[in-house]
Amino acid sequence: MSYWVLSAVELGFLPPKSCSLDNLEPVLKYLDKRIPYLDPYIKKNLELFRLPKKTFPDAKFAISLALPYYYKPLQNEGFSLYCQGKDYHKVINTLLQEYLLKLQKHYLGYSFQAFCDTGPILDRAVALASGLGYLGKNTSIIHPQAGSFVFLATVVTDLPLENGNFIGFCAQCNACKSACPTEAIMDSFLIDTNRCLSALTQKKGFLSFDLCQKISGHIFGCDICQTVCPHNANIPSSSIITPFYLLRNPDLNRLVAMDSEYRRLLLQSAASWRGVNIIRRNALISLAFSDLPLDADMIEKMAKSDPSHLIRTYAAFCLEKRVGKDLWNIALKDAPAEALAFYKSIKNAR
Ligand code: B12
Ligand code: SF4
Ligand code: SF4
Repeated sequence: MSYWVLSAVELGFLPPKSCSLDNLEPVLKYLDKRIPYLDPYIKKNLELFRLPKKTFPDAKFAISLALPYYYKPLQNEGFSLYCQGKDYHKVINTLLQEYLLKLQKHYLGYSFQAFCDTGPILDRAVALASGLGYLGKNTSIIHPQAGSFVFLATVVTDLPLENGNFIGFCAQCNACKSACPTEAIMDSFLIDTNRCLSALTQKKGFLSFDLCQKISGHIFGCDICQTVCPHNANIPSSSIITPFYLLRNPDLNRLVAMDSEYRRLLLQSAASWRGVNIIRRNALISLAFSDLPLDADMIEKMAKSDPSHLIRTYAAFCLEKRVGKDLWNIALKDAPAEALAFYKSIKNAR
């Protein structure tokens, strides 16, 4: 086994694969067909992502790494599995730093740069071009043994490596397409990110009544299209990101209140990068549409006096929907136009 494979496996990654940057360009051509559905951050930096050889002029190869995070039994109503434990960016970046040190020591004179999620390179494109996994209809990379519950990372280097190849598509059973609650999975291995619940739960600001109905039950992220995928049946459990019990079984009233224990756990997870008020908003929406026990006194106080307009608005919504109490006049005092638009969207929905 080559040293770059062995040292990755020793750190807990699945055996990595590699490809030349030339191999990556045909895969990246698919970006052009996806422009209307791209995440705004990707769209803004399209040129950077599309031309890896321009971004990395001295590099020749990319290594694709996968870290399995499936945890049995799977419980992912509320928080999706990836954000129930420690933030994967922190976990992977620590491992990547160790990996880079090993590579630099072993392959003297070569350079290595590592990325996970936030670099100028698409981790899924590298995984596909190097043959690390299949392409799923839900756009996930599916590792033949570990399924799609794997985080991906990429190392770019001038070290000559093997040139892997695309290994093909998933079983194409369409279970993900049928299960997706917002019909976000389209044909030709493409998702409409504007509809995807994972994106909607992470969206800042005021969500319309219609969107609230859709995200209800999801606090952060969505795993539905992975949960139903046959490639994920019987995959091994991993302890890389051991979930926190409280995030596996979230108590929505405590989340809305954001008590110190929840705040402490969330600040360690990948769910708080948009700020804790997004999580409180989503918990209020889920409470509004559920018949779970409700701490109405606490929600009333929030609707009247929470410092955030966002929280006051969704607390008033929750209270009216669950117990019929109308606090809109107080909650919407000096509120921004978006809060009033949300209020109108509720009234129009009646
Ligand atoms: C923006 C983003 C999102 C957005 C948009 C995702 C999307 N599907 O477009 C939102 C917020 C919706 C999202 C959600 C999720 N994400 Co996300 N996300 C990203 C991010 C930062 C960029 C991805 C992106 O926009 N790429 C642009 C699209 C067009 O390209 P791509 O899907 O990467 O596809 C390339 C290849 O698939 C290929 N290709 C595309 N179509 C075709 C067709 C054919 C025929 C062929 C041959 C090739 C091909 O070319 C593309 C490039 O051109 C990546 C990290 C990164 N930097 O890469 C993580 C990443 C993709 N996300 C990840 C995860 C875990 C998730 C969630 C599961 C989290 C959750 N539980 O909620 C969901 C899954 C939703 C879904 N069904 O995809 C993982 C995926 C792991 C995996 N096994 O695939 C990544 C890689 C993060 C990581 N470092 O691990 N995500
Ligand atoms: S993550 Fe959820 S909403 Fe997004 S495509 Fe998959 S099932 Fe649909
Ligand atoms: S559920 Fe079926 S169609 Fe969807 S990714 Fe898995 S195998 Fe492919």
